[in-house]
Amino acid sequence: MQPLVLYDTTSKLSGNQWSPNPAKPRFVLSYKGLPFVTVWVEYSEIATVMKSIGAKQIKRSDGSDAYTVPVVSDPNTGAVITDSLEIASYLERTYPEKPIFPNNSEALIRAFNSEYMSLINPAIGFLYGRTAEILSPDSAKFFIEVRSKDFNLPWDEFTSEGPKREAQWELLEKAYNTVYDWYQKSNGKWIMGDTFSYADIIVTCFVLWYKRVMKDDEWARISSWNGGKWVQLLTDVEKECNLALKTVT
Ligand SMILES: N[C@@H](CCC(=O)N[C@@H](CS)C(=O)NCC(=O)O)C(=O)O
Repeated sequence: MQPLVLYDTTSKLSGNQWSPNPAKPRFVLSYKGLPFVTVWVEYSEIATVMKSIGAKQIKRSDGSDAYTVPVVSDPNTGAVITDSLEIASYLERTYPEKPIFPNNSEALIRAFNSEYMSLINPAIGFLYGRTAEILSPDSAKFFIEVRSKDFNLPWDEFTSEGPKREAQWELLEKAYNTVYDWYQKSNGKWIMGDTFSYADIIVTCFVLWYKRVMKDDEWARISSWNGGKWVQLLTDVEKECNLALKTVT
């Protein structure tokens, strides 16, 4: 079998990775034990590189088209797939061993994904601010333009400290209290009890993003929430997928 190719976006951090959406297929590929290599692309180069490999575009919130990562290209089938959820779906259909949508749960996990994103989306503006700090100058410039346009907000809304920042922290904590309540209804460590699934990967990849871009005191704050649930989940998912950060190449 030839290795699949995962297109991810790079940073100044050691180990490169930071971005939550490309982290999802990395966890899936590793969980399923599929061979893969990562191509690290500067944020400012995503459109050029994705266009050159014939990737599809997705719609931005304003309806315009955009080239994004993750993209997975599979030389075994010729498929080139854009969008983390579509990649998960493709990998499950094509390589069904070690299911990530167990018990026919893809439809429910798609609904879970929407609900999780609508909980955290209003709370993560300052994480975009932190992200710009770990990108190269060209990528940071592009990232700032794209995100300001996407949210129709001036960039200082993403970076200013003070009461607005605290309000976002409160929203974020509230969001994770809700997700914690969901986990409390499960009788195992995963959202589906003892059965690991893509839903746990979705939750974890955002936690991983926070860990990668936040200042130490900010990460300590998240680590203290819900009895340390989010650090534990990250550790558990990395172990389940044989993918601790140190192994990322
Ligand atoms: N729904 C998409 C979102 C992908 C996405 O927004 N990717 C960002 C990096 S995390 C990107 O490539 N942005 C490029 C741009 O906005 O120009 C997915 O889950 O794959």
